[in-house]
Amino acid sequence: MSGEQVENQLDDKYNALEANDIMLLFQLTKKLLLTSQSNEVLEELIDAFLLFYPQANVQLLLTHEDKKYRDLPVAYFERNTQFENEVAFRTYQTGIIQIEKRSNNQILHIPFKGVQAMYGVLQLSVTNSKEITEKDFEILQHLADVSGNAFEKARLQEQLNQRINDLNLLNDSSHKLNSNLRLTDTVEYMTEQIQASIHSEQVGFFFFNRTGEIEALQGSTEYFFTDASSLLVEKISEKIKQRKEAFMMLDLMKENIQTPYRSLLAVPMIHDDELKGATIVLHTRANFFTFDQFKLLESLIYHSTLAFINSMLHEEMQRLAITDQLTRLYSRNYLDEKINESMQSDMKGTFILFDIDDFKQVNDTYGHLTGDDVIIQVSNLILANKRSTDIAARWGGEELALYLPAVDITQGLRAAERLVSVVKKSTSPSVTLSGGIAYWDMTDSNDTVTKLFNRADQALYEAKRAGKNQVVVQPMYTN
Ligand code: GH3
Ligand code: MG
Ligand code: MG
Repeated sequence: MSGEQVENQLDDKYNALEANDIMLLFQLTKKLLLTSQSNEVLEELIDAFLLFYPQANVQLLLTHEDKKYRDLPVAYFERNTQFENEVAFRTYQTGIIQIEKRSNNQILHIPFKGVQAMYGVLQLSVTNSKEITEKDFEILQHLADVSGNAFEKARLQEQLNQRINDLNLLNDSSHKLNSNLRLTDTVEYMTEQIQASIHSEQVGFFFFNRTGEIEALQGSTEYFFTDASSLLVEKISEKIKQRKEAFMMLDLMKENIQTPYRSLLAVPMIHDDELKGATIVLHTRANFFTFDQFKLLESLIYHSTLAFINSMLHEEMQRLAITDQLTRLYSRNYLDEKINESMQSDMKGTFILFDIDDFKQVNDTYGHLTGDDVIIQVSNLILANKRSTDIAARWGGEELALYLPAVDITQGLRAAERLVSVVKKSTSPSVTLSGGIAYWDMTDSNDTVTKLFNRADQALYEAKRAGKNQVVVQPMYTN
């Protein structure tokens, strides 16, 4: 093509434009196409329009909302009814520039589109006195076309980057979860990942216990351990059970659910067609989560469910190994271990060994089942009256033990006496307890768990001999 031909073609296309305009359009085009962020494209586009029409008012009416455009003169189709924006809608549907005459201004509606889709409508408000010429149409059309394409390119790039980030996240978490973490670590890790990737304020991981109730797992964020969350969690749990698939709620206020949070995502954990658990994610702003974030969360949970189930099973097995089946108290092994630990890290401790008095008679009179039930009653009384740091264990048969870490003999004795009196009052059929108490402190560095047990055993023997229904303290230096 010769130089002259090119000139003629340009003449044809831009016959109404002057050389100056063409130069300017050329520069703006270059700039727009080099811009890689979609919000910057919009910024450039608005500047470009204002360069040609400094008196005008520019607004963009977009189809998809994005936080990136918060600081720009951007509105969204969804927010405006079709009625209010009739001309804009016609522009959107036809793809042709429309002029809307109003009483004191006129609005030019210019389609904003790329190759793949229409993204919205550009609205340019100018005074009625401004005459819209052929030249104006050409400038507007050109700017809209170029920026539409630049916008599309930037959007695609942004979406691609987001996908890459999401896939990296899925990949990283799969690796991490396959490395056999403890359940709490798994929950903590996933909570962090979710907070970082979808910017949620609260993340809760739950499992459905044997009776079908929902329970929060350690490692979830704090809100889920407060009473304030229980009603919300209860309602969502019901919904999860009904639907058995992920869902999002845009505004909890409209659902009449009492909570400071308004946006919610919920994803069930399903394994072997059975609902095992769920994840609930919250944010205080309504309409906060995007559909893409919802889908990302769904994939994350889908890929991590098996790891969760394995961790939960593992934990359950460990719990069974350290728990006595009848009483739900700890097993003796576990108690041994904990007292050993306490003797390493605390300054002192008290150990109480209880034995139910005349238990053979209970069995003989009421039968073994009632006997079992009495052991359970006494265990529950010990659990209800102990501190959270104390460790209650089934020593064997109708013998139960309580270890009080970092507690001295004076306090320990008081605790033992209180239990003896509570058990007598609160069991049915009523039984009494005898207790042997032993303690240790830093003054004897040769003391051991076995010696401590022996002292308690001796004291228990003394308590029986002295007439039962009482506690006896064994002094430290007796073995
Ligand atoms: P003492 O006051 O001297 O402790 O008298 P006791 O009758 O309690 O005698 P002892 O401690 O020697 O016997 C405990 C009895 O408790 C023996 C056993 O049959 C019964 N027992 C042990 N474990 C269980 C249990 O799990 N369930 C029931 N029902 N009985 C048990
Ligand atoms: Mg006994
Ligand atoms: Mg007994």
